Amino acid sequence: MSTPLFVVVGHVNRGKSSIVSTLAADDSVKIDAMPGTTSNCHRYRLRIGESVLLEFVDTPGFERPRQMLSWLKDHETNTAERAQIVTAFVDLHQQGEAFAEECALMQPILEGGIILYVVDASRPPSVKEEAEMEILRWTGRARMALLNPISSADYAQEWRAVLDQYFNLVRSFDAQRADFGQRMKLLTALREVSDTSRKPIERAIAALQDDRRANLQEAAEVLAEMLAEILTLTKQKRLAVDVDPQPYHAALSDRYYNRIRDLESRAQQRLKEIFGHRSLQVEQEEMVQLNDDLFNLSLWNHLGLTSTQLMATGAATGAAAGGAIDLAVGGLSLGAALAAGAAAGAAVSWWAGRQLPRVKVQGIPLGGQMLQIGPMSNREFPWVLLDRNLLIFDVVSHHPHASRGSVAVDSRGIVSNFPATMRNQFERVFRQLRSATVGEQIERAKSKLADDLADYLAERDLQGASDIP
Ligand SMILES: Nc1nc2c(ncn2[C@@H]2O[C@H](COP(=O)(O)OP(=O)(O)OP(=O)(O)O)[C@@H](O)[C@H]2O)c(=O)[nH]1
Ligand SMILES: [Mg+2]
Repeated sequence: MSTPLFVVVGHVNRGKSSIVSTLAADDSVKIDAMPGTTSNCHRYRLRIGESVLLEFVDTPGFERPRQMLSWLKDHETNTAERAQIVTAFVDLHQQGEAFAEECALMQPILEGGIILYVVDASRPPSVKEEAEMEILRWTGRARMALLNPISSADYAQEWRAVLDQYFNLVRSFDAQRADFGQRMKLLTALREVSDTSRKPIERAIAALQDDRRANLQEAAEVLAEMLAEILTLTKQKRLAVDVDPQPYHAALSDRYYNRIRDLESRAQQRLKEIFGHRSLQVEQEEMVQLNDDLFNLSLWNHLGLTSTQLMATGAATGAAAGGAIDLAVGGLSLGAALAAGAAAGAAVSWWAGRQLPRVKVQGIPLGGQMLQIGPMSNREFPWVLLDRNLLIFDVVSHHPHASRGSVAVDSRGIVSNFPATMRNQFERVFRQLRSATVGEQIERAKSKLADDLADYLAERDLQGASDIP
């Protein structure tokens, strides 16, 4: 079966490269507000592993469409031979300069490429574009038009009336916003455009869906691994019996907290890599201080469970005693207590000190003393950690490759919207991890966590796809 080839054509600066980038899931495609960014035709391949599923040719578009059309018309003999006339045009002009752009983009179309004609739905149709569409109709090849809204003005209605005359199919597609589900919808529509490509496009859709499932599973494993490793982390230092341990506290504590920060940022990097966004910057949004330090407690005000939820979850899973004491500060979460200001200050510093692990010193049997910090005893912490990383997951798993630079998260926390049964389910695993003493217990809790997360991520992904208009 041959690989379907899509040739993306359209006027300058209409979002052609954006469409190639998003559909081929490739952020190496050059995109810019400057007209004429793409100066040569270039081929991009959508691969999974070794197999190439789809190919896209990004083009600079037509340079002189009206002149080309008038040449075609001058040489027309009868309507049935229009495609041959186009071929004759390319044969005649491909060595010359006058129609270099036209020949370059016609070549892959004449080789059997499916035409994707991109228009900007926020500008009205122009005469030049009518010439382009007419030329594409002359080729007689399978062709679809995509309405890509670059700004807010809306000429979609006008465009549809025109495009319906020239194309087999017309669809809206916002390359800068499309998530995985929308890409799949577009590919599903593209099956209809050509009989010969139907089967390979279906094969590509199935392979992409398998790949998506595998990626979601891997993301769940990354999150579970990170949570398990962080929640069970301890740092120790052995000292002789006569050494004052106090000067060693800060360094040990720093090692512990820095290791947690490091484990979180590695997990985030892996999430980005799984979804092909190695260098995507995820920015903080006003409400969710996404990039705040994990132990900056104002972050905790926005993420994690509410104190009421935390207490209820504690009660339901048998951690009530500790939970009730933890939550003694006026029913506020730690972050909310901080935000309440100076009056709470004294209580809060006590609270904060009690909440996060600190270095403890113990005597050891053969003499000497052992400084230890961890494991993480704070019940609110895993929820904050999970929440922030689910937000990152949401961004990177849906982010289209055409959208560059940084991306802002515009959502509040996620875990406080979990149903109670799910909160209890996760809380139980967190508790198992907190109290695990041998590797086998940790492994068991971790794999339960990965399973629960995999179910959750798969369900969340489906919801994302069904939101698509
Ligand atoms: N808001 C919005 N902007 C878009 C969309 N598609 C493209 N743009 C912007 O429009 C500009 C041109 O996008 P490109 O994808 O480079 O367009 P092109 O047709 O390949 O441009 P040339 O190669 O210069 O012909 C860039 O600034 C994009 O960010 C879209 O769907 N929505
Ligand atoms: Mg371009």
